[in-house]
This record gives sequence, C-alpha cells and structure tokens, in this order.
Amino acid sequence: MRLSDPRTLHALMLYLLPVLVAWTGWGAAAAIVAVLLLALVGMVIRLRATMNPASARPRLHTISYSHYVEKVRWCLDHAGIDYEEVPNIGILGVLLLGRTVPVLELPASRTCVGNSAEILRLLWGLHGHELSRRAAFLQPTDEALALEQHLDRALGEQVRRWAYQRLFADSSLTLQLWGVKEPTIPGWQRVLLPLLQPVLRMAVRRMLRVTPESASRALERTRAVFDEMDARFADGRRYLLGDTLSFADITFASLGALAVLPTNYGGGRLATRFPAVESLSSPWREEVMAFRQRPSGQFILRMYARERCS
Ligand SMILES: N[C@@H](CCC(=O)N[C@@H](CS)C(=O)NCC(=O)O)C(=O)O
Repeated sequence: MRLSDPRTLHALMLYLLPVLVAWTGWGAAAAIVAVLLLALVGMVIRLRATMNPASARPRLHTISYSHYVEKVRWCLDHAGIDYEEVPNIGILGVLLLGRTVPVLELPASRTCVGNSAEILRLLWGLHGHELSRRAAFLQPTDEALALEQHLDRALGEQVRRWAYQRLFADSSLTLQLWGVKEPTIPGWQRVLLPLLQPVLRMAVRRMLRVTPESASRALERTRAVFDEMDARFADGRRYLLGDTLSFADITFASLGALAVLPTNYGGGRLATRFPAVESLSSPWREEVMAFRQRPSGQFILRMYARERCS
C-alpha cells in the first residue's frame, strides 16, 4: 500500500468521495456520475497493472514481524528464489483490505496466493523440479504436511496470542515491532501508526481474542507443543522428521521464534531486532528463558544461527 501506487490512490479517492460530495453539496446526479467515473478509473488502473506489471519478480506482501510471513520468507530465501518484499504496518491490511499476510503475488502469471501453507505448495509446484536440490526441503510428504498443519494451528495461533498479551504491556515496543522504524514500510503508514495504535490494539484483542485468561491458556498450549517437539528430539535426531531439513522444521522455527526471540529473525534484514531477553520485563523474561533452555528451543536458536541465511 504505497501512496505512489495508483491502486492505493484510487482506494483513497473512494474513501474521500463521500466527504467531497457532502462538502460541495453536489446533488445525487453529480454524485452518481462521480462514482461511475471513479469505477471507470479503477477498471483502467487494474487493467493496466495486469497487462504491464512493473516487474516480473514475485512480490511477497508482508508485515515485518508476522511469524507466518517469516515462514514463507525463510523458505523463499532457503530455496534461493528471487523476490521483492512489500511490507506494511501490522494489522492495517486486514482492517482496510480484509486480507491477511503473507500473500505471494506472481505478476508474470497474474496470480496471488495467500496462506503460508498454500504458498509453500505453490513454490514446490513451481520450483521443486527446476531448483531440484535447493528446493528439496519443500517436498510435501505426508509426514511433513501433517506436522505443518498441526504447527500452524496448535502453535501459530497460540504463541501469537500469548506474545501479544506480553507485548501490549509496552506500547513503545509494540510500535517498534509493528514497524514504526522499518525504513522499507511506506512513510505515511509509519506516521499514522502511533495515532492508530489504540484502535489497532483493540482490533487485535477482539480478532485474536487476546485477554489475560486466554493468553495464559495459550502459553500452556504453546508449552505443550514444545513438549511434543522435545519428545521428537529425544532420540538424537537433527531435524523434526529425521536427519534431513524439511519445511516442517522451518515452520516450527519461524512460529516458535515468538517464544525464543532469536536475534536474526527475518534473516537479519529487519531494521528492528527482537528485544534482548535480559531487557524484557518479568514474567515475560523467565517464560522466554524457559523456552530457550528446552531441546526444542535450542533447536530453534540453532536453526536461526545455522540455516537462516538472508
Ligand atoms: N493461516 C494464515 C495466517 C495468516 C495470519 O494470521 N496473518 C496475520 C499476521 S500473523 C495477519 O495477516 N494479520 C493482519 C494483517 O496483516 O493486517 C497463514 O498461514 O498464512
């Protein structure tokens, strides 16, 4: 959502039109003509964008700190696929456009795919053969698919609920992790963020059902998933499914990153890092330390240290 993007400008004009009509006192006929003209402009803009995409590179629409985004970003990086990241302020997309991230846009084939699991299937379909060895970890075996599905639901949603409850206790940290200092996020969004913060927090609390009670249940459920992963590592295996890296490992490391806060989240490309564990307030600090000390927490830190290239 860049102001220089004609689609954003068009959406803005749609929002402003009723204000203009009321302000200038246009009658119904003039208002109808204005609506029809704007609809026409919208059609031309969409048609031109479809016929002449600015670039053929895949575009990953993101919010910087989303753990589902990190899962896709990591897989793209690991497979060596060239792409452009299009970052936005957290939660704005769902409120204004009704869409969640990650979304992968393929301008060359005029395709957009959302939902991290579907994006990984698409990448395997497109690159599994062509990039053969580099993309081998994306192979959708039954075991890896089942584990990914379990982690997306049982870990992804719960760890996020608990992390938001802790994060919301510190409004400047919330602003930072929502991208107020990320230079790649459009400036107009970063200016609006502090003003919108109370509304965005309320929306997150409602949409994700974040309350002190639900957050402590979410922490328990997160611990239970880490218990399951600890049990897998008990036989000395290197990765969750044996001795070979799969997308299920990247799924666990990306989603579980909200519990262990590795320093190079985002492959080290994000301007704002997770806060140092020592600087967190209690009991958040102790909770993170406890996750880090488990075999599965150690695994996530190792994955970030060894496998998370940018
Ligand atoms: N199951 C989806 C979950 C996507 C999701 O919940 N994304 C969140 C970020 S973690 C989101 O889009 N939030 C609202 C926003 O971006 O505006 C996936 O795997 O991609």
